[in-house]
Amino acid sequence: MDANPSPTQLATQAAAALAERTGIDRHDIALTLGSGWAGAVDLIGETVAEIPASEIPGFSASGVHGHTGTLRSVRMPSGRHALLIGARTHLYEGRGVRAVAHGVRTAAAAGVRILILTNGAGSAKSEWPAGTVVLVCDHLNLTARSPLEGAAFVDLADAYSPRLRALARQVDPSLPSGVYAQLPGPHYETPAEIRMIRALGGDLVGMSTALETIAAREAGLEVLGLSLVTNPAAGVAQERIDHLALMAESRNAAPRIARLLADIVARIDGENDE
Ligand code: 8IG
Repeated sequence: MDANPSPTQLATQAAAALAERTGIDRHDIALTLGSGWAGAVDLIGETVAEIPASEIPGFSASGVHGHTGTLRSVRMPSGRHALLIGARTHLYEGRGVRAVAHGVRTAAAAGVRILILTNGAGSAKSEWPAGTVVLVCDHLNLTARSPLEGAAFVDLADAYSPRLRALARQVDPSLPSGVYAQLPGPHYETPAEIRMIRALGGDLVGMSTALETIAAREAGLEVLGLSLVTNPAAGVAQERIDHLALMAESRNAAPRIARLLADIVARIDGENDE
């Protein structure tokens, strides 16, 4: 095995290990479940294998409370398989952009064509209180980083698939859509930064999804982004942002958004029969 593999080689090794450990040669849909979204797993299908991510090449155990740190293979009612990436690496963990993109690249190497990225986010819009689910329609990458290396001039117009957004809206026509601004974190924003982001056209703020989407588009995946608003962004409401309050908010929303996400996955997977 190459001691210094490229990101693609490492993802290929990870996908081979995943196939061996799960017994599933090919996955069709992958999901990364962010804050509040984990409850969807058992509604999507039957778990056929759950592997600690630290046992798959290129992954390390997640350091963030509320993130599970496993890779799960779930058999959907169609018989096709979803890969649940419960091992998101954030840029603020300091492991670099390769680690951030590794889960996405592993999914692509495992055969996945459709990637559903979920997250918890702050809302820059007072009309979207905590508990609101928003379809991501575009992003502002405010990290000043790219997960891509070399001359990878990837087109990011319609990075968040209009087709998948339309399918999600068939499940819930009331879903609003918004622009996700990714910041490096781990601190939250200042009120002045939120005013800046709003002026730039951002509606949601978070620390994960834009870089993952860029890596996914390079790999040719179709992306659906779903944000759960867990807090008004800084300066949008009276209360201060508090990590424990955010976790409580996402727990409250959990059953409702789990059902929503599972229904969206079923709708998307159902397209493969038609
Ligand atoms: I949950 O208000 C969650 N993640 N940057 N700002 C940023 N990330 C977040 C926030 C927030 N809430």
